[in-house]
Amino acid sequence: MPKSHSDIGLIGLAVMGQNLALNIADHGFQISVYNRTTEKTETFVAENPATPGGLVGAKTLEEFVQSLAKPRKMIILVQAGAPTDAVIDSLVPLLEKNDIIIDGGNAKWTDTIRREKALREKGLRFIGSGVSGGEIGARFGPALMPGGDPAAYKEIEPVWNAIAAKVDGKTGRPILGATAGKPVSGGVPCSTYIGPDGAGHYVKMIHNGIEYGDMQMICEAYDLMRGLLGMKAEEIGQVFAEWNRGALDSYLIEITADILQQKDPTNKKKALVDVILDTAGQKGTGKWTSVNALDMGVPAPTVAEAVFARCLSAIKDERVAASKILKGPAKKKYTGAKKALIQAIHDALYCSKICSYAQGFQLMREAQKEYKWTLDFGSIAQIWRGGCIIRAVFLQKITEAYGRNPQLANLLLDPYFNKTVKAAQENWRKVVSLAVQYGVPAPTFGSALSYYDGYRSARLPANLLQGQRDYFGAHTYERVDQPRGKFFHVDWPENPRPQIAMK
Ligand code: NBP
Repeated sequence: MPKSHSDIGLIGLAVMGQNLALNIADHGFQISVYNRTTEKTETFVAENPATPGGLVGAKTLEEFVQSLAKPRKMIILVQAGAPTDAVIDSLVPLLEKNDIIIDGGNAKWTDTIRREKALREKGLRFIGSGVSGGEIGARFGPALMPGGDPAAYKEIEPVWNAIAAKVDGKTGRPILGATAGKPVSGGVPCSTYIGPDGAGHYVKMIHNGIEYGDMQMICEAYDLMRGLLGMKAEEIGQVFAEWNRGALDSYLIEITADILQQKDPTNKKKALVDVILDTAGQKGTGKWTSVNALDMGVPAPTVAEAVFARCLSAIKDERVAASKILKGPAKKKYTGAKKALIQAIHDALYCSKICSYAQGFQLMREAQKEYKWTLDFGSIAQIWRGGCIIRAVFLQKITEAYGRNPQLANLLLDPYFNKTVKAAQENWRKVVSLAVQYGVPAPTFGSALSYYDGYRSARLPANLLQGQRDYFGAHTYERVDQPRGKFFHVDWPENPRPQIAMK
C-alpha cells in the first residue's frame, strides 16, 4: 500500500537522479520524483514498478510538493549553477516554513553558502550535499558529504545513512562497495555531517581536486613505463593490477588496470587506450580547487598541475605542430633494471599521492578558519573509504593519522607518512630525475617533490625575493636577527644605501 505522502522527493531524473532515487526506494523509503520533461518521469516510474519503498511520479512541481510528508524533504539533482537556482526559485513559492531543500549536485560551495542564507531568511532549510561515486555509486552506495542546517541534516540522516556506501568500522574496508553492484547494508555509512552552509560542497570539491591529482599521477606512472621501458598497455595494466594488491589498492588503480588491458572493440589487435585521443576534458571542480588555493594562499601545486596537464592535453593540434619543431633528448630505452624501475615508479606515485592529499587537507584546514567551520578530517578520510572515486586503502592511514593527532599541521608530519616518504624518497627522486633526463613530462610527480622539499626547508630563497621586492617596490623586509613584525627598507637609489627601520 503506498503511503499518502512520500518520505522524500527528488527533482532531476538524468543519470544521477534516477540512480539515487532507486537507491532510496531500495532502502524502503517512498520517494516522489519530478523531471522538467514529463515523459522521462513517466518512463522512469513505469520501468521501476516494484521497488521496496515505491516511486511516485509527479507531472508538475505543485503535484510533487503536495505529495511529500511535512516537513518536506526534496533533493535537487540538476546541473550546478543557473539550473539549480531556477529549480530553487520555482520551488520556493510552493513550500512552507521548515521544509528542506537538499542540493545533491556539484554546486560551488560559495553558491551553497549564498543559497543557504537566502533560504534561511525565508524560513526554509537547505542542505548542500556532495554525492560522489558517479552513477554506480548513486545507485548502490555513494560517499555523501552533507553540509548546511544541522537540524535539517538530522531529519535526512536516516535516508543518508541508509543509501551511503558502507565500510567496516575497524579496518575501514568497503563492504559490498559500489563496484560489487549491489545495495549496501551493515557497517559504517560513508556519510557524515560535514559542517554548516557550504562545508559539504567544499569538501566534495576538495575530493574532486584530489581525484584530478590521483588520475594525473596514475597517467604519469603509465607514461613513464611506456616512455622509459617501452612497455605495452597490457603489461602496464598487469603492473597496476599488482599494485592494486598493495599500498596503492584503490578504485582508480583498479579501473586503470582494467582499462589498460581492454582491447579496442573495433580492432582486437590493439589496446583501446592506444586509440583513445589524448585530450582530456574537465568540468571545473579541479579548477575551483586550484583557484581557491590561490585565493587562500595555500600551497596546493599538485592539483593545479593536474588541471594544467589537462589544459595542455586539450591543445592537441598545437602540440602536434610543436612536436615537429621543438627537440628534446634523443629517444632511448632505459637500460637499468626494469623491475627496480617499476618499483621506483610505484614509490614515486605513492609519495606524490601523500603530498597531494597533504595539500588537500591543508586547504580544508584553511577553509575551516575562513568560514568558521569545524571539520573532522579523520571522518572525512573515513567517508572517502567507500563509494567515491578516490576510495583507497590509503585513506585509512589518514584517518589513523588524525586519530593520533587531530591538530596535525600537515599529513607529512604524521609518523606513518613521514616514515613512508623517508623510505621511498630515493626512488621518487630517481624517477623525477629520469623523467627530466628522458624528456617524459611528469608534472605532478615533480611538483609534489618540490612541495616536499619546499615544506621541509627551514630556509627558502624568499630572502632574495623579498630583497627584490624591496628594491623595486619598497615592499620592506624582516631580518633574521630581529623580531618578526619589525620591517626594514633600504633606500636603494642612495649612495651609500641606508637601511631604514619602518614603524
Ligand atoms: P544533469 O546535470 O545533466 O542534469 C540534467 C537533469 O536536470 C535533466 O533530467 C533535466 O531535465 C533536469 N532539469 C530540471 Br528538473 N530542471 C532543469 C533546469 N531548469 N535546467 C536544466 N535541467 C533541468 O544530470 P546528471 O549528470 O545526473 O547530474 C546531476 C548533478 O549531479 C549535477 O550537478 C552533476 O554535476 C552532479 N554529479 C554528477 C555525477 C556524474 O557522474 N554524472 C557525479 C557526481 C555529481 P530534462 O530531462 O527536462 O532536461
